[in-house]
Amino acid sequence: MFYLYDSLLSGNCYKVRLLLVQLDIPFKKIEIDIFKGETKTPEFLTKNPNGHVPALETESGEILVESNAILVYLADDTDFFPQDKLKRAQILQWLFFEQNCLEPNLGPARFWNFLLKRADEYKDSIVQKHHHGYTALTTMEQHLKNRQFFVGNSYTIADIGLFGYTHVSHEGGFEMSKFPAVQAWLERVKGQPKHISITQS
Ligand SMILES: N[C@@H](CCC(=O)N[C@@H](CS)C(=O)NCC(=O)O)C(=O)O
Repeated sequence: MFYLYDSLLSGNCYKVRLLLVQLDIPFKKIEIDIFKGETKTPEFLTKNPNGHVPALETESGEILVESNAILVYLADDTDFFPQDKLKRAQILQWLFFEQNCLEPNLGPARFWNFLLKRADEYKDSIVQKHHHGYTALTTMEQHLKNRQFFVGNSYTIADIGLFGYTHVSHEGGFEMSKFPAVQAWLERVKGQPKHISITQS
């Protein structure tokens, strides 16, 4: 049995939950309250010394952290992470892009605006995050103009990784009507078998 140290509000945790469900892998959720500082308790820091969720405890008791590394681990030997060498590198390319260019902009904007409800206080930071976030979304829009999915025209963990924060971008105040190809892709991802929403566990 896998154990997932999880937070229902987190896009990074949601990516992992979504893949576990789509792969039919049984797991138990351990909800960690990030607002109560539960990622920083001595007990949790033995799981992830970096103090973040998600963390996945494997059947043999090993701990894996970093959402996209967990996606790669779980998806290996499945169609979500195909064997083809170039496709695997392209999937990793988009997962690195997600952590480097997308999540650091969409994530905090959503956190301040939607989760903390303190948009006024963080106004200047949100403007900056929007600027860089729109650049990332423009890159995705261009890529998706003549594609169904990010890599090889089939649904992979690249799509799951990018979906995590993009589908809740409006909660960070992003105006998505400028990105019709991204919006159409979001709907395709939502239409995949066994899709769950971020609020489902
Ligand atoms: N790069 C990490 C980011 C993890 C992360 O930032 N997790 C947030 C929730 S989305 C967290 O644990 N925040 C609570 C804290 O920093 O104490 C990943 O992809 O897993």
